[in-house]
Amino acid sequence: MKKRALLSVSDKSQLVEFATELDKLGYELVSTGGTLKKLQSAGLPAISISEVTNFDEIMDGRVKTLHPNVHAGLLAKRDDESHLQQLEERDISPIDIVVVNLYPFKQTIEQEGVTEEQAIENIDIGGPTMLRSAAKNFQAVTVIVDPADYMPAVEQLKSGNSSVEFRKQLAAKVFRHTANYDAMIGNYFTTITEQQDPETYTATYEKVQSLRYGENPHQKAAFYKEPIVKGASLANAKQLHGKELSYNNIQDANAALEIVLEFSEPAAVAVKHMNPCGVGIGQTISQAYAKAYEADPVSIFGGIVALNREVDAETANQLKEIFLEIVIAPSFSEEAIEILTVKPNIRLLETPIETATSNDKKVVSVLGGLLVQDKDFGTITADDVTIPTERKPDEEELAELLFAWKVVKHVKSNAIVVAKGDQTLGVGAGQMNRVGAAAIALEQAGDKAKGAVMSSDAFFPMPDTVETAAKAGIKAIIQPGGSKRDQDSIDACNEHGIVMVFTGMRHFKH
Ligand code: 93A
Repeated sequence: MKKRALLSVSDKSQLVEFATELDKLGYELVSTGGTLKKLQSAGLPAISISEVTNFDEIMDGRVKTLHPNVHAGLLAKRDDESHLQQLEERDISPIDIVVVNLYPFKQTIEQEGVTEEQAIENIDIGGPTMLRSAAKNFQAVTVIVDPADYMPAVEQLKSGNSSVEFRKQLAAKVFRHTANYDAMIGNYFTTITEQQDPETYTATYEKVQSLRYGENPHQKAAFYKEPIVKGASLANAKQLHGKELSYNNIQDANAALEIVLEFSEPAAVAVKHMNPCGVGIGQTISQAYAKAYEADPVSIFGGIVALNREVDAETANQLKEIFLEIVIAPSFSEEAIEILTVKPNIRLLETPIETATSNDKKVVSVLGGLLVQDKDFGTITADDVTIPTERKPDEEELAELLFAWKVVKHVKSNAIVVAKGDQTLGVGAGQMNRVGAAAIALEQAGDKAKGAVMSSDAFFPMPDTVETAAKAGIKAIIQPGGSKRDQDSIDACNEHGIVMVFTGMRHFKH
């Protein structure tokens, strides 16, 4: 009896080449509608699945391979006399190779204006069912879901049959694939029914690339993305110049991107080790970058800069003055590219500067699990604040405070930012006590702290931070408020003529 290969694929690339090899190796080719046509028109002797099922494809193809003759042929244990006898009694031939790839659900839902009905029609039922039957029975069946495995399979089959090890690997690939496929469908319905919530989190990711190593050279690493990414994202970024991104590059560039997305006016953000070292806004992107640079000309060296406007020649000339790992922006003018690509090592990345809609969950790993939360999209305006101090801020001061508040949200806790006008002057990040973070930010700001403002990601448990700020000449402070001992901090502010603004919102970032 001839060995049997069942082929039913949506992605028909390399199909004819592969089927030709199978034919040469003596396999009988069995196939469904479109796949069959393609094989027959290439002159291959394929037969219709209907000859196996004795049943027509019905309901516009919704039912074509969902038949016991197919699944018995796939699932029969070849070393089980009773299984083989049952096949014989029913005149069912075993199937040895299954080549299936699924209806393009992902490509369908990615299309602009896709309807729910179109999405539903692209949920493959028969394909995953065959894949899973074949994969369960990998002891006997070679199952191929990825055209990249066609030629390796041919190589193996040439020696009579594929090895069981190879078949087991292919089976593992199938179960990962069908699990992802279903998760994607689950995500789609979750999104369109607006149930996206940490409590119903189902994730499916695709590998973007392997990375040379992780945070350190002895750690292996890879970059994964959500199946559909729209808006600002490293997974969406187009690299115009420079060598491959590293693990640390991706994290830092992402941090820079998340901060620059806070601003609608031209803004520039310089990041080192996930924290901003300089943030500036201005009338033009060149002005904004000059401010971000001057905020801390030392730390920016070797840093990552994100900008929310096209990089023009003027800005490119400023950027090229120092060593930067990455510049990420919505676009670069031709002149800017010419100017910057003189430097072989700088990486230039383009990404849309709009908040990614899908990517609104923050996921971190803990030993043995994951924590999932909404991203911190919390924002406030001048209308949301309360002012408990005697002195009230004028409009300009309030704008400065709100600028500093937007930045501190993105600094690792305990976080303090000192800013003046539309520029940061000092950033105190990741300290174990708040007054320590303030001391670092103020030291960085130096004399410029006189008349500057300060933001704090969380409330002051005692008045020591206000006292430290007062000594340095800080004129206004923005913080969530809500400490049992708020009054102590308010009193200290009043004593020094400092404005205190309460946001009522905390921005821990651990
Ligand atoms: O609609 S289905 O879920 N019902 C089935 O019985 C079935 N069998 C195979 N879709 C089914 N398929 C899928 O059809 C395969 O997974 C493959 O993606 C596609 C191939 O169809 P055609 O050969 O007509 O191009």
